[in-house]
Amino acid sequence: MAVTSPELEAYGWTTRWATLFAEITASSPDARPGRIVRHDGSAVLAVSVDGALEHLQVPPRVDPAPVVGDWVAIDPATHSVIAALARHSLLRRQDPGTGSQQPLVANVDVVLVVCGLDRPVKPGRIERSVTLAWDAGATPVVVLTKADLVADPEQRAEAVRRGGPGLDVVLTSAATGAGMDELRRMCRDRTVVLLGESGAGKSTMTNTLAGCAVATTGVVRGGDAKGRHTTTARHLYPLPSGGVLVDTPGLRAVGLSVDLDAVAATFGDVAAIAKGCRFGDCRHDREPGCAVLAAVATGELATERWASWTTLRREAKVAEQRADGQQREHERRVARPKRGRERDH
Ligand SMILES: Nc1nc2c(ncn2[C@@H]2O[C@H](COP(=O)(O)OP(=O)(O)OP(=O)(O)O)[C@@H](O)[C@H]2O)c(=O)[nH]1
Ligand SMILES: [Mg+2]
Ligand SMILES: [Zn+2]
Repeated sequence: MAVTSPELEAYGWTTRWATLFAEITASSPDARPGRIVRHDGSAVLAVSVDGALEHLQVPPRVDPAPVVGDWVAIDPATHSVIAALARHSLLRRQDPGTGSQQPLVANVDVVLVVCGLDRPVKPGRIERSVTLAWDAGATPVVVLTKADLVADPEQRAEAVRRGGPGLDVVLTSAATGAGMDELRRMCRDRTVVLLGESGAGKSTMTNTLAGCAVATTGVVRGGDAKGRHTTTARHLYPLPSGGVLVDTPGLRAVGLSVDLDAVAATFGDVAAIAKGCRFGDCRHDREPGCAVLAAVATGELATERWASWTTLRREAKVAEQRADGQQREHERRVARPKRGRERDH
């Protein structure tokens, strides 16, 4: 029989997860479902079927290793993870140290790209974060915080909308409560992740939406409004108004290892112009009949937007080549022991 529990439903449990979980109970009848809310060193913190939080061990054989947002099957006897249920989306970025892909949060529906109006809004950063969201299989929404601190918040929001045609932009203030009902509506029945610089106001927003101080917040430096990296781990919280919110540490750099489709989704305006290029394989640098270059020349397409489109496409191509290389290497490794076994016979 499918598992139901109001405590798990508050964390996003649906029939989809009940069906996937039932496949595991066929071989592990004692297994219980849970959702990962935080990583704690080698253990993970998960909410289980009765709503209680418990620390779980993750045996190395569990592949993929669960991340925040994953639904898992738990062995109650050993307090360990048996397996993660198949994800429907995965937010990941490129690890700045190793260049490899780092999974951040699983089963994400919406990514809120959080920018504080107490500092200059950086279009390049927004474009990168929006591309990460599309790559994850989630919908991006830009949230401008601290509207109470500037004289012209509406104009600032309009400038962001103009800079990224098609972008959803919400103006908020934790101080006045502006925009919070819109965010509550957005979060209902969804898993929503906050992404943004340190000091942008992610944890403050989490506390406002949670209705109490669940996350620690920090002050920003006077002068350049830089944050202090107060939040150090991703943490998933259920909201009283419905849905769950994942607060995250401020990312210093938004490294991309996405595919070209995610870039095209972010730059829908440029992709539409590029359809008018004379050659289907136009590289948009000096080809005759290039509609993109023509749009830049007439001012229809802003030079900055064209430049970031070019940069992100280049990064996506490099990432695709690297992924292809890793896939080939993986296949070689998998193939090798098999040949060894054949020789044993
Ligand atoms: N005036 C005003 N201040 C805000 C608002 N939102 C956040 N702040 C302040 O901004 C500072 C940083 O907020 P945090 O919520 O800690 O920022 P964060 O994004 O979680 O930062 P990290 O955890 O370091 O990534 C705090 O001093 C907050 O009080 C707002 O809407 N208005
Ligand atoms: Mg924080
Ligand atoms: Zn072109």
